[in-house]
Parts: sequence; structure tokens; C-alpha cells
Amino acid sequence: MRSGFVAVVGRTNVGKSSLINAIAEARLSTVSWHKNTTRRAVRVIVREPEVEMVLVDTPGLDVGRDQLAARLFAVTEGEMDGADLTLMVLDATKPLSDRERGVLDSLSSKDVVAINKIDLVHPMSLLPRLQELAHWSLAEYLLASAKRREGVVELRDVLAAHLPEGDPMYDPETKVDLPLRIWIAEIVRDELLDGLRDEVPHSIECRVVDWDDEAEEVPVVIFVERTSQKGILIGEGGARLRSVRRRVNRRLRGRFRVRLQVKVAKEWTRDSRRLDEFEL
Ligand SMILES: Nc1nc2c(ncn2[C@@H]2O[C@H](COP(=O)(O)OP(=O)(O)OP(=O)(O)O)[C@@H](O)[C@H]2O)c(=O)[nH]1
Ligand SMILES: [Mg+2]
Repeated sequence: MRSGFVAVVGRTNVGKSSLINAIAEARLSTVSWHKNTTRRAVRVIVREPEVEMVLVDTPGLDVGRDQLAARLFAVTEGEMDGADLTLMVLDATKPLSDRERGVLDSLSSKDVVAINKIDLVHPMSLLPRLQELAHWSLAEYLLASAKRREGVVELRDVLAAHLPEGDPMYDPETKVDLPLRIWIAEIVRDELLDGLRDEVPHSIECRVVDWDDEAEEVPVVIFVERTSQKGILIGEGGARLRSVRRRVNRRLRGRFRVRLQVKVAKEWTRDSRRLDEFEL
């Protein structure tokens, strides 16, 4: 039996969460076209006969300027240190950045690179990219499209083959290793991101207040940085928030219902006290 952790890392927006969801065949991690969607290390457990693979979704490796960005980077570094191997995800449409080169330098011969979004480029354009990557002697290089589910099975098999021998770490029921109250708050954030623009997504954080796992109704507070953002989330006559609530409840399959409230936490992305409170 093989079991272990794979830290999935890469720049923001390259499709790390999308690939993880494709491998797990479920919508377990938050995906959006916004930058820095993933904020917490989400551990998604993928099982096969004789394999338990834990894919650790991490925040994108981009340096932002606020306190939040610094904390997100620390999360990713910690997860890379703790994992059995790293899957570095690159975007087929973008040239390598300095930071990506730095991460590639830090990888070892057991680690794997996936070039994602190959549906967006001409196959010939991948040749120079692969030649460039040959500079780093890593375990494998794969091509993938999370969107079209191409290369996903191959990627899963390669990662599984590189896991160490070991016993399962989770009980067979667990699909995601994240406290339930944080998981519910992330689902609310996931549904809220849909249709938002500009700086609003970055300014949203969701928290379950008064957690009681016996209660059917879960109160979730949606924090934004500015009063103007509050109205955007609530929508005309509360329509936007109601539609978010319906979609969240559907995803929770009747096990829980959420009650949503929007509050302003001024400039929380730059406030270390707030970041502590938000467990970021
Ligand atoms: N065309 C195309 N789009 C993709 C593919 N994979 C992901 N995307 C899109 O790219 C965007 C970013 O995807 P995510 O999975 O959220 O990216 P991420 O790397 O997890 O981003 P962060 O969490 O911000 O670090 C979304 O709009 C996805 O739908 C792909 O293979 N092809
Ligand atoms: Mg992500």
C-alpha cells in the first residue's frame, strides 16, 4: 500500500485547484478566475486500491503587498516542507517567472511538473517549454488540461507511483481534511466569487460564528473591507445573497442550512489582528 501527501504548488490561477478537483472527480476545492482564490491548505483525499493520496491545495506563489499575501506564502512553504512530494503546476500560456524558476530550483528528483491549460495553446508551442524544463531533472513532466480532463488520469497515476509505502492516515469516509465550520465558510466564499469583479473577491472572507455541529442552521458572517462592497454582495433587495444561500444549501445537501450576514472589517487584509482572528 502507498500513502502520502502531495503539495500542489504554482502561481495563482494556473489551475491547481481545478486539477485537484479533476483528479478527485469532485468539486472540493475553490476554483475561480480571480487571483489568489485558495487561502487555506485544503487536503483532498484520493483513494484507489492500495493507494491513499492526499493532494494538498495551496495558495498561489505570488508575492502580493499586503499581510494576507505574506501569510499565504508561508502556508505554501510549510506545506511543501511537510509533503512527501511536490506537484508544481505551470500555465501553458505563460512564460516561466523568476519565482517559478526559484521553486523549480528547490525541487528534487522525486517531484513532478504538470503544464496545465494545454487546451489554450498550439501543441508545437509546448516543445520549447519542455526543452527549457529539461534543465531541471525532476521525476516527470506531464501535459494536462483540467478543463478538458486531458492528462488527468496519467497525472494521478504518476503521483500515486511516487508516494512512499505506508498505511492509510484517514478513515475511509473522509474526503477533505478541513474542519467542518471552515469547510462550510469556504463553500460560501466559493459561491460568492461567481460574477464578482475587481478587488471585491480579494476583500471577502467568510467565518462561521457560533459553531454547533448539532444545529441545522449555521450562521456565516461574510466580511468585506469597505462599506461599498457590502451592497455589491447583498444585491438589489438582497437578491444576490439569497441566490448564494440557495446554492450553498444545495451543496450542503440538506445536512446544514446557512444564514448569511455581511459585515465590514475595515482593511482586514492589512490587519494582523484580524488575520489571526480569521485563522489565516
Ligand atoms: N482553459 C483552461 N482553463 C483552466 C484550466 N484549468 C483551470 N482553468 C481556469 O483557470 C482559472 C484558475 O483556476 P484555479 O483552479 O482556481 O487556479 P489556482 O491555481 O487554484 O489559483 P489560486 O487558488 O488563486 O492560486 C479558472 O477560471 C479555471 O476555470 C485548463 O486546463 N484550461
Ligand atoms: Mg486554488
